[in-house]
Amino acid sequence: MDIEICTTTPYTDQKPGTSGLRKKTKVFLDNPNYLENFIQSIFDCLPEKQGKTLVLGGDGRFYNRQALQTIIKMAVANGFGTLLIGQNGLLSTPAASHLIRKYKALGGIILSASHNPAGPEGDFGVKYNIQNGGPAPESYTNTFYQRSLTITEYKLAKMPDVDLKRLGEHRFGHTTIRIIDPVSDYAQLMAHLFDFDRIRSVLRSGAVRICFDAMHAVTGPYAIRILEEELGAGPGSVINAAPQEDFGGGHPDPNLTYAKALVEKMYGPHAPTLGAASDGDGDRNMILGQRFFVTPSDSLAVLAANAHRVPGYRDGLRGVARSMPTSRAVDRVAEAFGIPCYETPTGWKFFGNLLDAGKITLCGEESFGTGSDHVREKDGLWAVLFWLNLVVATRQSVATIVRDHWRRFGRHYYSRHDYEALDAALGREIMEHLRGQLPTFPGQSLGRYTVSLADDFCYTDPVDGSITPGQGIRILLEPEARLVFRLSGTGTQGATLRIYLERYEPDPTRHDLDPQEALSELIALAEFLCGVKAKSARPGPDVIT
Ligand code: VG1
Ligand code: CO
Repeated sequence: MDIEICTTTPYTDQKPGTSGLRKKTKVFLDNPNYLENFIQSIFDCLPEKQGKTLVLGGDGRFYNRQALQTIIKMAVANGFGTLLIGQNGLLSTPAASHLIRKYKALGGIILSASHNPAGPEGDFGVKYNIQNGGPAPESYTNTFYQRSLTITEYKLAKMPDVDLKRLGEHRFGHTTIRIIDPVSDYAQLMAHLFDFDRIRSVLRSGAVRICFDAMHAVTGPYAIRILEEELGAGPGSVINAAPQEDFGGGHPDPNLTYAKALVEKMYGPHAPTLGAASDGDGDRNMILGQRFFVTPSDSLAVLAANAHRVPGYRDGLRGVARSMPTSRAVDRVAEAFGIPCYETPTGWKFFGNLLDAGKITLCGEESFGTGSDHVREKDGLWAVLFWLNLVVATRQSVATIVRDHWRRFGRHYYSRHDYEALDAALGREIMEHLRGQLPTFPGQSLGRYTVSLADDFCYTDPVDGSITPGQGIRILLEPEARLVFRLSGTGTQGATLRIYLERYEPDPTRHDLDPQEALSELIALAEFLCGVKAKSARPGPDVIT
C-alpha cells in the first residue's frame, strides 16, 4: 500500500468542546487540511492503534460521505487493522457507541454536529469516542488539541474511494474495511432491553399508537426497522424518515419549536398515545403525550422511578446521575429508593466513569438527553422505547404517568432560556460579573427567596479523582429553587448564554401552572442578577425550552 506523507500547517482553533470539534461547515471546506489536521492529531495521540479496530460513521449531513472517504484513507495509512463503517456512511451516535463496545474497537469517529442545522451554511462536526464507547474525556481531547497546534504532516493511503453503498468487505494493505448494516446490532440490543413481544401485541391491537419524528436525520432507518418492521407500529408511524444531507432544510433539534409536524399531530385531534422525536445524530429525545410535553428532567425521573417495569432494568438501579443544570427531580427518586445520585458537569463524557465503575444505571441531561449503562452515549430511540414499554406495561397515558409521578414526588417546574450568538466578549463579561458577586450571595434575600449556596460548579470525579472547575454558576435558594448560568460549549457563533430556572412545588393543587408563569419570579431574578437583556438590548431569550 502506497502511503503519501502530506505536509500541512497547524490551526489554533481545534479545541474540542462539549461534544467534539464543531464548526461552521465552511471552516472545514475553506481551510486546506482542516479535517486532515484534526484527524491526524487524534491518530498521533493513539500510539496503540496498529492493527486495531476503528468504528466510522455519521449522521448523514452534508460533507459526511466526503469527509469519511478522507478519514478512511488516513486510517488505512495510519495502520488500523479493521474499519467498521455504517452503510451509506450512517451511524447514529448511540449505535456507534454500541459497535465500539461490542466489537472491542479502540474507538470510533462520529461525524455530526448533532442538532445543529447542516449544509454549506450550516455546521459540521467530528467526535472521537474511546474504547468504552463514550466521548473522549478531557485527558484525551486536551492532548488532541495540543497536537493540533504543532502538527506538520498527515498520512494518506493512495487508494480509490470505497463504495459506501454496498454491504461487504474490502482489503487495502493491512486494513480490512467492512461496510456494515448500521441498524442490526443496535436493534438486537434494544430487543434485549425491552419487552418487544408485549409491545408488538399491544401496537398490533391498535390500543397504543406511536408517532416518531426522525426529522430527516439519522434515526429514520433505525426507527423504521425497529418501530414499524419489528414492533408492528402501523406504516407512517415514523415521519420524516429519510435522512437528508440538509435534514430537509430543517433544524434537527427535537423540541416544541422545531419538531413541528410531530407537535401538530400530538396537539391535534386523533393524536397517538406517544409522540417522540430525535436529533441529527440520534442521541437526543423528546417525549410527548396527547397534548402533553414531558420535560427531559421529568423524563429521567419518571424512567428512574419506573425502571423495574422494563426487562432490562428489572433488578433495579445501582444509582443515577444528572448534569448539574438538569432539574433535581431525579434526586428525589434516588432518595426515595435509597440509591446514590451524582451531579456532573454538562456533557456525556462525565457519565462514562460512573457507568464504567458500575456506580450508576441511568443518567440524563436537561437538554433532551437520557441514557443508561447499555452504551456510553445518550440514546434517543432507547428513551422512546423505554417510554413505549412503560405505556404498554401500565396501560396509562403519558400524562397520567407524569401526573402520578408529581403527586408522589412533587413537581419541579423547570425551564431553560437561551440567549444565542451574543457577542463573545459580552458572554464572558456576564459570567465574570456573576462570578465576582458570588461571595456576596449566601444569606442574601432576593424577593421571597434566600440564597443558601452560590458557587462556580467544580466537579471532582468520584472514580479517578480528576477535578473539572468552572462548570457554571449555580445559585441555590430557599424555599427550594435554583438558578444556573453557563456558556454553551457547542455553539459555533459568538457566545450562547444558558439560564436554567427551577422551582420545587410539593403542593398537588399547584401542579397545573404554566411553567413560565410558575417561574416568573425566578426569571425576573435571573435578569436582575445577570442583566443579559439590558446588556444585549434583546427583548428576551431566543429559545425557551
Ligand atoms: C449542549 C447541551 C449539553 C449536551 C451537548 C451535546 O451543550 O446543553 O447538555 O451534552 O449539547 O449534545 P452546550 O455546551 O451547548 O450547553 V449533542 O446532542 O450535541 O451530542
Ligand atoms: Co446529538
